[in-house]
Amino acid sequence: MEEEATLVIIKPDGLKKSLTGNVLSRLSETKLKIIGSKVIKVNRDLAEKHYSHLKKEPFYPELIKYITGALHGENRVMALIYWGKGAIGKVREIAGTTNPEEAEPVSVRGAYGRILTTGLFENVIHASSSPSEAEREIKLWFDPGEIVMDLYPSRQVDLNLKTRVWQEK
Ligand code: DAT
Ligand code: MG
Repeated sequence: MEEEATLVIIKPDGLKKSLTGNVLSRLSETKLKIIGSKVIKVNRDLAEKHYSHLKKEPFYPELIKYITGALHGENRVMALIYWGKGAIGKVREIAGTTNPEEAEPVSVRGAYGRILTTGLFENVIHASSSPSEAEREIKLWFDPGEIVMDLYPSRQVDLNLKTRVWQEK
């Protein structure tokens, strides 16, 4: 099995329902390494880029509302990168299949997911489904400096841009 990286996102329902601990405990069964993690607000631009391949689906508008937190009054998500042998498959196995009704009852989606009356699958976590998808998604959600290993080639640039620093007392 190849060593590989995969992106996990604990979606707004996961944070709203205080399920982060449960999800991380389940994922620790894989013995994979966490090499990046953060809690962030998902803006529309990131949501649309992340789900660009689903743009034509009837559930797409609801999906964007879901991941940006508009359905839960909760715009935080937790993004994590797991690394190790067969990481993509191991994480998908614990996540369960896309439809929470069909997912293994002991999987994260089977145990904690539900189908909304609009038909959208509210399934608690995202997990990359192939190495190329993982690379695209990790590059979208993380900067090179936020990951504790050199996953993909990066380059140094001199940026003259405004950034936020702590204010002195
Ligand atoms: P996965 O998240 O298992 O990789 P996906 O990438 O095909 O599945 O879809 C992304 C998300 O969109 C999924 O987690 C939940 C929602 N979704 C997918 N198919 C759906 C459907 N047929 N009805 C409602 N929501 C769906
Ligand atoms: Mg997918």
